[in-house]
Amino acid sequence: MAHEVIRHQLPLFDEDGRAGATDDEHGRDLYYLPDLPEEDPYAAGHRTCAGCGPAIQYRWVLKAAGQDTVVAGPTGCMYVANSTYLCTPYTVPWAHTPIASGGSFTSGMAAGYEAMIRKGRYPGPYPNILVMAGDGSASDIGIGSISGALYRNHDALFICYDNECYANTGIQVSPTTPYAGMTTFTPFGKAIPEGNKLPPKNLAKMMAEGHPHCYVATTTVGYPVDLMNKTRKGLNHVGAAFLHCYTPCQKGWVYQTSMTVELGRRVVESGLWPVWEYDPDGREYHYFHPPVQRPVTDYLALQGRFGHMLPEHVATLQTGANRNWEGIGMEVPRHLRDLEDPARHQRLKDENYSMPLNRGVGA
Ligand SMILES: Cc1ncc(C[n+]2csc(CCOP(=O)(O)OP(=O)(O)O)c2C)c(N)n1
Ligand code: SF4
Ligand SMILES: [Mg+2]
Repeated sequence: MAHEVIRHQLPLFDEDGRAGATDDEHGRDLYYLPDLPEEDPYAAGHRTCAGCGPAIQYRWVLKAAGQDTVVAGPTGCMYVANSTYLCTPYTVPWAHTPIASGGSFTSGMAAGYEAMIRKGRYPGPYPNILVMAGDGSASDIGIGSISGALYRNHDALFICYDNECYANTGIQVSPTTPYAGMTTFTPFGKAIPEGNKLPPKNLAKMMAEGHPHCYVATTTVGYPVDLMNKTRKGLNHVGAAFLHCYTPCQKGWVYQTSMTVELGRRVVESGLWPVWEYDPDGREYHYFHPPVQRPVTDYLALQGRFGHMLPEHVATLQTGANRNWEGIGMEVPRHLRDLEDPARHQRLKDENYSMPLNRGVGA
């Protein structure tokens, strides 16, 4: 007789966090300052760079998932920096997979646990099963295996930590590198002054549109409560779930290490990273409307990878951001619409900003 598979139902965190205690502008801290769980399945002792966005994501995701969790990590910074010989920051089971196999490996874990529980060989409950793959893995080299796992609807959470480059091998361009983002494979110069000519692949929309039975969401390290709740929703969803998380790479993007979380908010407030959730039951998207709408220059100016941009490049990104605002059902304010005109811009390094460059969280 088959045994029943009992699944966890993780409670959600209070969306308002400790908002009442904050003193911020426009209420943007409403989405910050969570009451974090004390447990740390991703503990201190790893070797990522100071301010590493993916490491922050790993920590918050595993806090949300808790101790009854098994994790897979395809090749990338978060494999290499976290698995030095005889040293690991994980207090939960973790396995490395080849960069192309995050989806297939995690499918195997999910199917294996399910079969073992049904046969009475594992007492259960069904653990939280997740994989955290880089953008090079999830949007490029390993996209096939993740798409296959989503299609087959294995009960696991597939996360892309997106630092918008192949970081571990030397900051090369990936399909999610933004337009005009400089990488070692897209240097700017006379022939190609913008550096990267291509717009980023819309990975999360591909996953939602292509696998309509899956829970899919986007988030950033600027919104810890949102990130942890979407982690829990993805794990609670019976079947496959995909989470696409914006995670700045201090080394590759060239910014002050204290600004990682601030970047995670400015990218949303400048319209360059829509935050949403796709509900597979209603087959509808729910879009987050940030309390502030900023010019893209408030975001770009913090990062050395954009320092070469010319007026027409800035205008191109502002135009894309404005279309994103419309796409999520928000009005484009007049001053942002005007900024679609290259004549309104200077070289990025000469631009004026509406927000101080070094405003970090708590600054
Ligand atoms: C099939 C294959 N091709 C190339 C590599 C070399 N490689 C190792 S890590 C890495 C970068 C992965 O980038 P990403 O998935 O974005 O993770 P990040 O390093 O940015 O954290 C690459 C290309 C590999 N390990 N396997
Ligand atoms: S190179 Fe980037 S992603 Fe890799 S450890 Fe450093 S900050 Fe993190
Ligand atoms: Mg990457």
